[in-house]
Amino acid sequence: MALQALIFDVDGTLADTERDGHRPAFNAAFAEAGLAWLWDVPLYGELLAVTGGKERMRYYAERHDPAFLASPDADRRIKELHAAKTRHYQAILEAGRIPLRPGVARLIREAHASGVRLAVATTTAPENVTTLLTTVLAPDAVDWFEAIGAGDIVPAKKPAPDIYRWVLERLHLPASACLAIEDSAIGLRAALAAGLPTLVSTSVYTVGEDFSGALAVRADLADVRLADLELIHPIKTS
Ligand code: XBP
Ligand code: MG
Repeated sequence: MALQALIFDVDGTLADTERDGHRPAFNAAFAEAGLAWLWDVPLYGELLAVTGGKERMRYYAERHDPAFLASPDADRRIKELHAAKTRHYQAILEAGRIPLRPGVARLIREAHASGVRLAVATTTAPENVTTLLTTVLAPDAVDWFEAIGAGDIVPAKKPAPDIYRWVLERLHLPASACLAIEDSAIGLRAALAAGLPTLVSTSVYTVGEDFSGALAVRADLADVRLADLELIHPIKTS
C-alpha cells in the first residue's frame, strides 16, 4: 500500500508557535491571574519536555511554586489559567502573528489536490488547531483534514503514541500507509511508537535533538514535495 495519508504535528511543524505564541500567552495568563510566574525563552525550552499546557503548568509549579499546588483549588486554577492562556493564544493567532513555516501550505495543498488524505495529531487544544488553519491556511482548511486529534481527546499525551493511534483509527488506515511529520524528539517518539514512518522538520526549540528512527530530518519543508515523500516512504506500490 503506497502513501495514503500525511499526519501533521502542529506546534513547531505547521508553524513555529511555541516561543512567540504559546509562551507569551502563558505569561499573559499568569500576569492576569496575579501570579509571579514568568517563562522566559530558555526556561520555556526546558518546559517543552512536558507536553500539554495544563501538564506543563503543573510540572512548573511542582518545582517552582509548590504552595500553589498545595491549595485545594489548584486543579480548578490550572484549568482557569489554561482557558485564559488559550484565549490569549487565539488572539495572537487571529492577529496573524504566527505564519505557517516554509513549504507547509504548498505541501498540504499538493496532498489535498492529489487525494493524499490529511490529518493532525497534536497535544495542543483543538480550538488552537482550527484557528491556526483557518487564519493562515484557508477559511475552509479544517475541512481538508479528515481527522484532527488534539488536546485531551486521549489522556496520555506525546510521547505516548495514543493520539497517533486515535488518528489512525479515524482514518481506517494502517500506520505503514501513512507518514507523520514532526518537529521534536518527543513527537517522533510518539509517531514511531504508533508504527508511523516519520519525517522530521526541525524547529526553533528542537534543532539538535536526537531524531534516531526518522526517515529523514530537514530544516524545514521548503524543498519537500509530495513526490519526495512518496520516494522516501518505505512502502511502495509494486
Ligand atoms: C505542542 C505542545 C503543546 C503546546 C501548548 O504540541 O506541547 O502543549 O505547547 O498547547 P504539538 P496547550 O507539538 O504536539 O503540536 O496549552 O493548548 O496544551
Ligand atoms: Mg511539535
